[in-house]
Amino acid sequence: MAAGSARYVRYILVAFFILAVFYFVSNSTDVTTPLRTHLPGVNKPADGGGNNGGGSSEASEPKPPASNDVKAKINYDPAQFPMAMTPNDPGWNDLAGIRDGPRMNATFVTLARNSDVWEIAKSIRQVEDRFNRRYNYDWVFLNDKPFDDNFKRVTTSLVSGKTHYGLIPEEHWSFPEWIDQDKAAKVRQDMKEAKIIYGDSISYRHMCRFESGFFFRQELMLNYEYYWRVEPSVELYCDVHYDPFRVMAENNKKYSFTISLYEYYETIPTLWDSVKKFMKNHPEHIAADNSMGFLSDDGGETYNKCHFWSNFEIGNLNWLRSKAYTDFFNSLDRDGGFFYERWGDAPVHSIAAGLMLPKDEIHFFNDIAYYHVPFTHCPTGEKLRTELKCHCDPGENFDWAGYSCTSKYFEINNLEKPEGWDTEGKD
Ligand SMILES: Nc1nc2c(ncn2[C@@H]2O[C@H](COP(=O)(O)OP(=O)(O)OP(=O)(O)O)[C@@H](O)[C@H]2O)c(=O)[nH]1
Ligand SMILES: [Mg+2]
Repeated sequence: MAAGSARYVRYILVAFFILAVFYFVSNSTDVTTPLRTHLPGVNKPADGGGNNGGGSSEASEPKPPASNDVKAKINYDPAQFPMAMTPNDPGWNDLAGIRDGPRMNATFVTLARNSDVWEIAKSIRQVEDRFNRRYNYDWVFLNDKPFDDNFKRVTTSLVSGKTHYGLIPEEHWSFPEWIDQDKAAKVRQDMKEAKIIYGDSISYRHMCRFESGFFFRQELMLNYEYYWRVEPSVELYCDVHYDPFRVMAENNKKYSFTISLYEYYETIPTLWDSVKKFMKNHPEHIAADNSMGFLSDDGGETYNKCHFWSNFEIGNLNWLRSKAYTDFFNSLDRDGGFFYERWGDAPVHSIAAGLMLPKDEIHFFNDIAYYHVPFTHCPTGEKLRTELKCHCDPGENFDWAGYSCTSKYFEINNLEKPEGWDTEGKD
């Protein structure tokens, strides 16, 4: 009898142990399968493909992870699924059909108005033709107004992955209560008179603040670990032979760009003062091997206005949701420059990446040829462009022009500029 009950106790303990292991495994983050788990305090989004009504009932703030937790966990052996990174690698020209191999927990993301439908249709078509038709990643669309049926129909018909449509909660697209409305209105009037582009626009400011601090916390975005931002009217000029999300995950990259340039000073006169205040208050968030040399030419005293152009970005959402980034955004937001000036999300993201990420976590995607009015990134090197079947004019390449900061990026990372950088497009 005693031996019998001891056996039962053992059975119960073994069962408990198996259940505990199962629970642990099923709750761990896995970059190869969509998370479909949810942070505390956030409602589960509608799932499934096609036209999700995508209402968004955000947003008790989820607890941000510490930034040193933000390391991609790869649970496959990359060597078992080799990616053709150069034309010499097997499978380079295998551009038909759906690629086998792992997928990252990633999505395209677009902020758009209903009226942007035909311009975003053009962008989607190029992204699909050049890349996603072989990978079928999802696409999240976000809007401060409900998407109409036409927008959903057109975009869903073009995207090879699942589409999701989210309505931005008002608190992510409005003035915070600490903003002095009279002061903000006066700034808009002054900027209008000074003819500063979008200087008198309220919606542009909401857009910049939203892209700086909220897109990655939208309910639909909580399902994913990596994003690729796509705007209306952009172009992709070359085939993308490999999976950029895998490049990000396997190399522990957090942020990436194709074009960099100097910011329009009148839109950010006090941004660097706010950044310096943040650095003083939060030295714990500043990376030891950071890219200060990209942002400042005098060791951090002043901002040289260099930034990565954020209308193209592939990045890690958990980094943006980290305590470091959240503290950074909250500190800037409190200072009010999104409304008292016209801070753009590009310098905000770039300064965050430049100061809080180690240099080697930022990546330049030379292979991804890109255009957003008025600048082009067309890869240097005729051989490379032919291999990537590019249709851009190398004479339009902005990388090495005086107003680009990409040379500076190469310098601080000790990268050698590609052959032809000083001659191509010059004749
Ligand atoms: N839903 C919504 N999206 C917006 C609004 N304003 C801008 N956007 C989107 O936000 C992104 C950036 O806006 P853009 O107007 O392209 O800003 P920009 O790239 O600085 O300027 P452009 O040179 O005009 O392209 C785009 O994806 C727009 O579709 C808005 O009021 N509502
Ligand atoms: Mg744009």
